[in-house]
Amino acid sequence: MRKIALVTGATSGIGKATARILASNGYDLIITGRREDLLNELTDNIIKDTGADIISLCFDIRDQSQIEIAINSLSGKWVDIDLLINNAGLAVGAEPAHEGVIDDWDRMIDTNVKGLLYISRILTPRMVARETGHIINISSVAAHEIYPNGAAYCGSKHAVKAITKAMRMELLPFGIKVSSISPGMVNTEFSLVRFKGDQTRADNVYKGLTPLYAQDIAESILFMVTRPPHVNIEDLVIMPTDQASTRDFRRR
Ligand code: NDP
Ligand code: 8X3
Repeated sequence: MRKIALVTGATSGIGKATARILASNGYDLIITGRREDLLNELTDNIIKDTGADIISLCFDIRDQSQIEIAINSLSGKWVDIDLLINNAGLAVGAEPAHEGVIDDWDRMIDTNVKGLLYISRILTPRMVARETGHIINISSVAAHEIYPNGAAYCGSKHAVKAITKAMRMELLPFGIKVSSISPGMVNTEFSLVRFKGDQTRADNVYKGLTPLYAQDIAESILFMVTRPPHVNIEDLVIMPTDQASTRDFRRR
């Protein structure tokens, strides 16, 4: 029987690649994001390519009431989610904290931290009731390291690390796996969003090196979800070969 996965932030990058790989490997999917046109396009393409059953829910993960309406609209088999990929997230801006833009901080903390909590809060009780499930939080190397001009983003991903650990302890009695994956630089829309649409600045992030690609993270997620029931990968730190820390790169 096919399992059900819900992937947040599936309109782009890591979430989109993860949705595709899960659909090709036995999962029916609920995909989410704010850009409805992209959700519809991905739904059509995945159905065509894999034959998986897939539905999309369009909501802003920062808005708890939108989440409630969307999730409460689910019925039938879609109610029992086996795998939750908490992927929706972003970095915005790159200023030192003393020059930080309040709206940027709100967007990062509301999405990366509160959004992840909101969606987990509404979905985990049924996992608890069924005593089964797997939650994978897309964290970052920024949960393990700190770099200048990244106070709010690193803070938000350090929060994801703490939330992941707490959830693992809380859900232990119910046999629910809680994992995270902590990538270094992945070439997605991430830098374009961070630099507010400045394509040149975004391109410069990846200039002269080979970054990770969304597919690399999706394949790692597939590895995590295909371990046997007694194995839980707590956290997977995955870097480009050309990156040794958030501040050390090999550019040619
Ligand atoms: P992308 O910008 O390509 O994708 C981000 C996804 O998150 C989009 O699908 C976007 O959908 C969704 N999203 C953002 N804000 C919201 C919101 N308010 N409500 C609902 N969905 C939202 O970036 P990545 O794929 O790179 O990022 C995915 C995750 O990976 C993030 O958590 C990021 O922090 C993490 N990460 C990324 C790294 C990188 O270098 N790229 C490295 C380490 C971690 P939409 O705009 O349609 O709402
Ligand atoms: C994204 C990686 O180094 O830009 O989470 O923080 S980094």
